[in-house]
Amino acid sequence: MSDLEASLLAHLNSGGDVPDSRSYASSLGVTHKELEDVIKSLAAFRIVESKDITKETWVLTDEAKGYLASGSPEAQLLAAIPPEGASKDVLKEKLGSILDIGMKTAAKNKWIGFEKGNKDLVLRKVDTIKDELQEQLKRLESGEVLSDKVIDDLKRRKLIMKEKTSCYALKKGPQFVAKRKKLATDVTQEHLRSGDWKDLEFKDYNFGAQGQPISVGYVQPLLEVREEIQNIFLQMGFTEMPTNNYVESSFWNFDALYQPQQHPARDSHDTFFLQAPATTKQLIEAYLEKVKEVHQCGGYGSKGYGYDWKRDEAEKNLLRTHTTAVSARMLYKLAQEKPFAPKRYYSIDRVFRNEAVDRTHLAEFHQIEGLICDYGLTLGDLIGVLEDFFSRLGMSKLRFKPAYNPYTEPSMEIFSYHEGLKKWVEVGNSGMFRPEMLLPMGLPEGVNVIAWGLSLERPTMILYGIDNIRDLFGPKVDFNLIKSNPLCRLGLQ
Ligand code: FB9
Repeated sequence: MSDLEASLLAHLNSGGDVPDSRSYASSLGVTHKELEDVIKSLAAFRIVESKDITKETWVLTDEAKGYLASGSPEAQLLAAIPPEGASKDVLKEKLGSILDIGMKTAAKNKWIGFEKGNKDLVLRKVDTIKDELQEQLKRLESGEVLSDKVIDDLKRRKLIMKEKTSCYALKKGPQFVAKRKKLATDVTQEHLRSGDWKDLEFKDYNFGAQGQPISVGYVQPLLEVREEIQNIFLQMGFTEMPTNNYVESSFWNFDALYQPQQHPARDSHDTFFLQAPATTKQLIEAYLEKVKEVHQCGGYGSKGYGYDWKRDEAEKNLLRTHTTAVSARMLYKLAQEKPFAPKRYYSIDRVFRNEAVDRTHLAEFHQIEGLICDYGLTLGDLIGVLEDFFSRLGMSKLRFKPAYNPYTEPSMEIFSYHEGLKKWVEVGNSGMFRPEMLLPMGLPEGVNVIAWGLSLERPTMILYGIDNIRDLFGPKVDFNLIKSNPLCRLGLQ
């Protein structure tokens, strides 16, 4: 039992009480923190009862602490004036910024004066003075209550400020004892050998005690949200597309999607082209001819783009700019399977765009894509499946804005009203794949494909409250944020 505990218990045992633990601590010459630890432990065993008190007390400003230490400005001024007086410059030299206030108060107190005709020479008019101010600051510092007039004066001179201090009022608790028996927490060999185990008192087990925080690994937020979104797709009957090829040919990334070869996205400002292997030799001849055909002169009711389509442009290898390239591969494969069977596919994987890095954009992000391929699908079906998908993400209020993609017509940007952010957020893009894309693949007439896409980073940033995408990756990921951020169950805005 610490001496501090002993003296507190003795004080209470002798009928004393502790109305204010702060002044009790300073009366014992210990810090309030030390006393607080003892109070907490005694209160835990209800040996003492402590009531939290928040008091507003006047505390000295730093300026006042200076005066407490070395005297009030007026007192310091007087101390600096030799019997023969001193010039203001000399005094300024000695007292610096407090000269003026010192002069003003000293003059007011008639402690100083000036020689006739020489306003610069400051003369003492008294030998000794009582430094009222320093006295008042001392008394205040020792916790004494000063008169309102003095308090107002100190307040006016900005020497004191109100400070909320919390302390405790203590009195005997229901389990009060004058001397606390050290409760044993274990039976040790020593106890057994010494036999004093017989009259040992054991500490109750605190079954409510928190276990040691176990440092475990955490799922990267992106992968956490990826899993959530994957579950939504699986629940909606979608199958994952194989996306294990970051390197793609321009053919599947652009041409197969009916994206013309002179489209701005196809130049290196937007796309990472490969130096080695710079080109692919694995394109499917028959299909390639059909794609060339539809680009050059259309067909299937389309007039095409009417430009001279170049094979070597389509053979250029790149880092895929969207997982829609994978959708094209899967739809082509599906078209080869006779008879046609409707399909629901999704993909969630990295795509690469040569974009300026900023708070929400990196040169790569994870694209989420969903598509449904079936006879007679309409824009209404697309809107319906988007309502269903985003409602499972907790986004019920959607709005659609007409948009343009080279590979879908009609196309729509998707907006959702975000209750937390109190604004409409763009949550994705969507559309119906063009016949110029689908029919050259060999998909039957009447089969339509509705599709949509969004990023994984944006929802993860919003759900984890991360405002800079760079904090999502690499060494700057703040583990505390992940630890402390309960898995934000999608759907629970
Ligand atoms: O993710 C996006 N926004 C978003 C998504 C979810 C979300 O959830 C919150 C919890 C509430 C919040 C925001 N966007 C798409 C919208 C914008 O962020 C946009 O500025 C940035 N977009 C990326 C592309 O940037 C160049 C996000 C990315 C994107 C855009 C379009 C597609 C995929 C990803 C697509 C597509 C598509 C269209 C038709 C057919 C097939 C695929």
